[in-house]
Amino acid sequence: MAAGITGEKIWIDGEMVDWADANVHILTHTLHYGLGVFEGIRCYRTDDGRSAVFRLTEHVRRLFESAHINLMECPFDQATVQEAILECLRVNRLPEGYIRPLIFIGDGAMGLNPADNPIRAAVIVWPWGKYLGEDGMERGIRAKVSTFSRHHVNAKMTKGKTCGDYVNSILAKREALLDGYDEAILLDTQGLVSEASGENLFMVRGGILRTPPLQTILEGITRDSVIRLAKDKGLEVIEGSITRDELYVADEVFLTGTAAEVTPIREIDHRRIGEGHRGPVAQMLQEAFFDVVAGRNAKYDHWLTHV
Ligand code: PPE
Repeated sequence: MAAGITGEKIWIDGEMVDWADANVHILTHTLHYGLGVFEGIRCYRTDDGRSAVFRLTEHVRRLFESAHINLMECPFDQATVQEAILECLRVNRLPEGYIRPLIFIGDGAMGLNPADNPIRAAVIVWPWGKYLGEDGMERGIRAKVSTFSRHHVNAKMTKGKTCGDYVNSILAKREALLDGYDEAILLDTQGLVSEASGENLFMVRGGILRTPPLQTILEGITRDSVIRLAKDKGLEVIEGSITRDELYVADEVFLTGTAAEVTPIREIDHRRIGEGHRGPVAQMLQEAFFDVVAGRNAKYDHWLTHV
């Protein structure tokens, strides 16, 4: 077990079990071949002293869409998984943290056809601070364009958050860290900017917010939230192709994701981005995002499910 990640209970196949007993057999199909799907969701303390899950319905819907794309039929419905998530937060007494639902294929047959192996489901919750560091949120992080390409759209089903697809992300992330950077930016097989290892990407130039189109990226829920918040602030948002050198000359570049929230980038491939620190648009959108999750923006109250 990774150091630091522990709790009391885990929901698995419809039951709440002790943390230490949430184990699987070594023949678990997903463990061998990577066909499983997952989500990453955050729960935040709200200003009224309660706590709320951010965009729960949308995350659970995407989990089931990921399963559908991969021909996996989850034996539980979306309402049950949503309730399991809320129950995990309650029994683990976690007012703020990260939520990891996982649908995977259990043991039985081996080989690429999972045949009648059971489709299993689990929900785990744990405390998780700033994904790319407190410091990164304020100063911005350093990123490198990866030597690894994002999978071709006909290799990676980008609308699915599929376990095995993350090998590509892990290779890119570890390369970036070993080379002394904080994060990797992946280009698609045409050489256009797609996304970071576990985040979507935005750039600002001439006051316009730009982000790659959905084809080769995960349809991020934070990305969608930030686009809406930017439009509310009167910013023009363009979803369209971005080249590597457009990033170098951007006024700002930042990443969005459930784990990373809104994280500015201050340097890419040894080129300073903008002023070399968090820019005004990133800061404004960070503030807008943290207002929403804390329940300070009534317009988006419907994005919060109180625990
Ligand atoms: N792209 C990828 C490849 C990705 O994994 C994520 C989430 C996003 C974009 C942003 O999507 P959204 O969370 O809906 O805004 N990455 C998850 C995994 C992080 C991890 O290290 O594990 C996350 O942020 O929860």
